[in-house]
Amino acid sequence: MLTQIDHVGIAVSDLGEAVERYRRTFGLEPTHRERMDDQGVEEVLFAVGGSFVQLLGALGPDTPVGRFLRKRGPGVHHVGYRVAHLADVLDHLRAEGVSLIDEAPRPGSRGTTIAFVHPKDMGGVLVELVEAP
Ligand code: MC0
Repeated sequence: MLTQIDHVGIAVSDLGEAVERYRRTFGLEPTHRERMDDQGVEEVLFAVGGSFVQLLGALGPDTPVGRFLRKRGPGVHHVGYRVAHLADVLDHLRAEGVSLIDEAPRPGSRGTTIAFVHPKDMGGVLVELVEAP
């Protein structure tokens, strides 16, 4: 069902500074940058093997990442798992009684299709399911 870790999303308070830190510390170069107004985030991706580290800056205080930063401070925000057939996985989770944030797949970055699963049923971890374009 889950084919690999797609990305680890990390909330940062200063995206430019965080990108420089990853660049200097790990010798990584950003592979993708995208602003997602509907999610209230700007992301920068670094490829690590077949997965990504996703740095997330908030576009404002009243956004998911903005609220997370205010309440918890910078840190791991969610884990993204790649799946082959997102709609089928959502049907399965529904049948298992797992609380979904997204009842249906929606557009993510890089042309992906995504859905979020509520952290309350996932041990306090926000989970994102990602189907490749
Ligand atoms: C909030 N909570 C979290 C959390 N954010 N728990 C674990 N991980 C997180 N990231 C907890 C709070 O501590 C609180 O728990 C409860 O959820 C409600 O928090 P809230 O302050 O009311 O926060 P809201 O209103 O932001 O709602 C939380 C929720 C929301 C997870 C439902 O953030 C959401 O819908 N997230 C999905 C969309 C998203 O995160 N987009 C940004 C990444 P207590 O116990 O105090 O009730 S977009 C992205 O990544 C795209 C670009 C992509 O990859 O393609």
